[in-house]
Amino acid sequence: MTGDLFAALGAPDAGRAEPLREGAVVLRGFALDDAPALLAAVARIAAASPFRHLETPGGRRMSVAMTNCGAVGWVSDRRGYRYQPQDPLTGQPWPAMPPLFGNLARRAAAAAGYADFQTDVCLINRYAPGARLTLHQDRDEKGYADPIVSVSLGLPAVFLFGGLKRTDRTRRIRLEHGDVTVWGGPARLAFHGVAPLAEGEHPATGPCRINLTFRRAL
Ligand code: MD3
Ligand code: FE
Repeated sequence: MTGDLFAALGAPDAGRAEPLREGAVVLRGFALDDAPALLAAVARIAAASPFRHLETPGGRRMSVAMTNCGAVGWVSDRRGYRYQPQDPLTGQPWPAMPPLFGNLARRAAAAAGYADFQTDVCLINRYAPGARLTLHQDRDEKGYADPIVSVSLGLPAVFLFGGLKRTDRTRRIRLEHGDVTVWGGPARLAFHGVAPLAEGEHPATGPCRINLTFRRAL
């Protein structure tokens, strides 16, 4: 929203852009205006490729429910983690990425200093109370030159981020409805996770949190 406007006015969007670490920034409320359209698109995507709890290679069921849109989607099963062009649940291609998604991801990346970000996959995570994501790196993409853009919708979450080693100390920040974070450069391979979601109700999503992550996988 404001990123392009402030850029057009020649002023930085400094009031709401908080640096997290080198290469990473949180843009508070950047997706607020788009939230209703984003959530409507998520409902359409989930009608075609439903949210599901994937199995880890180790045989555990993930507490976060996931789906995807775009040219490929991220999946996990006993054989490992990968991106693939078909939804294994339906045998069909993943739903197309809505133009709004690509536009928002490009505007957010630009506001964080990454020009011309092109995304080919959006991984959509749904958290019910108690769901969490343990500390991990995102390294199933072909390259790490492009940033990852994330959009938080619905219930707030405590997001954990560390350094390039699993044992580096972690910081925590609260991510709320409409917040966007961008992770590039030296932050691209930082360890990160999400603490168990607290109970609650959000006017936009009810009793859950939705997170969109825009990546370039291919
Ligand atoms: C930092 N999702 O889907 S988004 C994931 O809130 C994931 O659902 C979390 O981690 C969520 O893989 C966090 C913020 C995020 C996403 C990707 C990153 C932070 C990142 C990649 C590298 C470093
Ligand atoms: Fe991740």
